[in-house]
Amino acid sequence: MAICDQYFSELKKQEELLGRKNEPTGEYNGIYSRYKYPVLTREHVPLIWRYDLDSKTNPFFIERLGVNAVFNSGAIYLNGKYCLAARVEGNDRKSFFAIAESDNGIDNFRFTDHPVLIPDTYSEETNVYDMRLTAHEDGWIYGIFCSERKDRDSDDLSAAIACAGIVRTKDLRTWERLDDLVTLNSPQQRNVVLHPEFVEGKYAFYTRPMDGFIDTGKGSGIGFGLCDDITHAVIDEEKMTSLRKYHTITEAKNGAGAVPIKTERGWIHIAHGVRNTAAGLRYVLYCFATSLADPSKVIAEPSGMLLGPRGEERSGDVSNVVFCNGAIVNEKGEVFIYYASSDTRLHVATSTIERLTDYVFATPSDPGRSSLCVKQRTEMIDRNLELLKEAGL
Ligand code: M1P
Repeated sequence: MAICDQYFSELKKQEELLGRKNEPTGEYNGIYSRYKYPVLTREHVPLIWRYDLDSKTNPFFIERLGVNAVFNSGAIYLNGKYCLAARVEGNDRKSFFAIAESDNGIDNFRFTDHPVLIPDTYSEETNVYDMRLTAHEDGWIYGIFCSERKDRDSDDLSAAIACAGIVRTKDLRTWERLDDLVTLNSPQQRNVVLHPEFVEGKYAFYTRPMDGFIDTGKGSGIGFGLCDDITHAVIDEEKMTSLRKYHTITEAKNGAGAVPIKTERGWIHIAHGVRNTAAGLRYVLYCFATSLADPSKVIAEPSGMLLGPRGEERSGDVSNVVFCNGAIVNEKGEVFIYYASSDTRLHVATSTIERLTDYVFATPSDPGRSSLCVKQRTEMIDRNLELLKEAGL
């Protein structure tokens, strides 16, 4: 048995990519730094996951099981490593999860030996994606993801049903599957996030009630619900937290993203907001904070977007999209926001707890109308002019 020669030259190219140092772009906004290179792309996927190496069965070294994209990733800081649970989409359009690890969170991410094997307990499940990793105070790491299946009650071939699947692990290697989340008042769910602490002694979820697979319909924003038993999770009542609003970045829909980050002033959420344009839906990231005493209650929501697609991020399989389902805070209070662009590749932006807290709590909220927005801006300009005058500038 011989290994195809081409394997070694492709491996060399891949090693150069995996070993490449990342660096900030230099673009400034005081909130976060963007980085020059994506942290994960389809090119990062191990060759042995894509190619049959045997020169007898694969004489042309053809990519037999190609990968189309690597994007929306859950994230967790575990044993000093920055770990991502990436959405890997095969050429066959089916997604699966794979763990990639790095020592510094900004480059040299490498996939661990095999894709994640989720127990196959729902035979109707066609696709899985967008895992959020929550280190819960009960000691488990939970992965909440979207589980998609065909809508058998519809004649439309693309009609699907989305719900939240739940797995748990201690080591990101072996996974136990629990029952899918049931939300008694919402027919479909996507973008469900498990809160890391018990609330009123119960497991708490951020939800996104939807009437259909794409349209949220009556769903007015990000919901919040409690359940007693995580192994058979049922939410009978969903309160609303961050709401969709007319003529804002969340007008068409929104959804929880990273697991909320605990700060002295409240839980910081990095979510996504979607609006409609002549060119289709545009997805951006935004922040809001909820109360430590009541994590369903929004106590701050800075105006507009935190991060939108820029430059090359704007184009891909689903263009004009940035999406985040994972962020990491390390022991130094540095924050690593993992966001994907255009459903194609994964990037990182770095900040700190201090900066993000200041951004969330001291940035004014959206006053809702152009005339009030320009007034808000003019007041800041006038204060600045006064300051510059005082400084003799
Ligand atoms: O294509 C953009 C995103 O669309 C979905 O998000 P939402 O449910 O808010 O519309 C998700 O399927 C996500 O994976 C995808 O990035």
